[in-house]
Amino acid sequence: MDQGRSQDQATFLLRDSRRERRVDRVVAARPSPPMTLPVLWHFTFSHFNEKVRWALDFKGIPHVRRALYPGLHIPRLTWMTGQAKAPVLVLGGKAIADSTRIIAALERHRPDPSLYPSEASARQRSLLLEDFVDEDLGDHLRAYVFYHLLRHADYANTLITRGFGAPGRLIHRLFFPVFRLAYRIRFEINADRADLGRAKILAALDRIEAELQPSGYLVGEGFTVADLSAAALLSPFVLPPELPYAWPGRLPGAAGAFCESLAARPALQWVAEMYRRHRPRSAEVAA
Ligand SMILES: N[C@@H](CCC(=O)N[C@@H](CS)C(=O)NCC(=O)O)C(=O)O
Repeated sequence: MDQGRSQDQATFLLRDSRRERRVDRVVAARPSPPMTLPVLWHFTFSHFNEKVRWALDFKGIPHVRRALYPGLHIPRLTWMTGQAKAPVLVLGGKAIADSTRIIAALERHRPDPSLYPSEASARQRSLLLEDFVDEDLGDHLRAYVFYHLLRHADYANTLITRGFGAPGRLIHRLFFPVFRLAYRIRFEINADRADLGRAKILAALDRIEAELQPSGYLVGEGFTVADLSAAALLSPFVLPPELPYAWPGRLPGAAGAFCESLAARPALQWVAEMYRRHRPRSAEVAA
């Protein structure tokens, strides 16, 4: 299915089966945001989703947020974009998947303040660093963190169900063993991936420390998409107070001890500084 398919077209294609008519009714029963507002479909706890929230807030783009329920996100996002990963942003009637593509679209939609340097080689370098943290850090950090936090049911339940009503929280808590198995399978979470994740996190910290310029930024003299991406994807290791959805506290167990052992690393102190200087308040509009 085309990623750019509008919700109207998708709704039209779904019209024929009874089950799908029910889906239409559920969607129609929800209050819809004003047509012009972008809608972010997201997981509150996810660092890839934090990357896009930060870009929207940095640019001061009023938007609506819809928190996804784990599991139910698969049909919803697949219907919208042909793939099942969040974040997904509906902008100008088009559903866009992937944080990098979303930020590129936001740059076109609201060029000022820009996250892309105007000079070509600096822009290319910032996009390369964005790609590096997406590919070499994002999934690996998630595998490491989830490997440890899924062993702590209370922590995991509180984190994952933040923002849901009581029934959603209760279902996740009651069926946690089923959810845990699904996360382990879906995200390929196991001891080997956690070990690899730990090594990749250390390598990413080394690279960020090597890339940091005298200006205190990764590229040139100012804040770019490279800084935003690296800081957002490392945020679970810092838990800065500016995070819009607070985590239940220090990571549990061995992951928490690992974080503490890294607290003095310049790269993690830099993440806290990027949040302090550049993470504005949310531009979310109540739907
Ligand atoms: N490359 C994607 C990665 C997004 C991603 O991995 N999202 C995860 C949450 S951290 C997800 O939605 N996974 C759900 C699934 O695979 O079912 C991006 O930059 O947006």
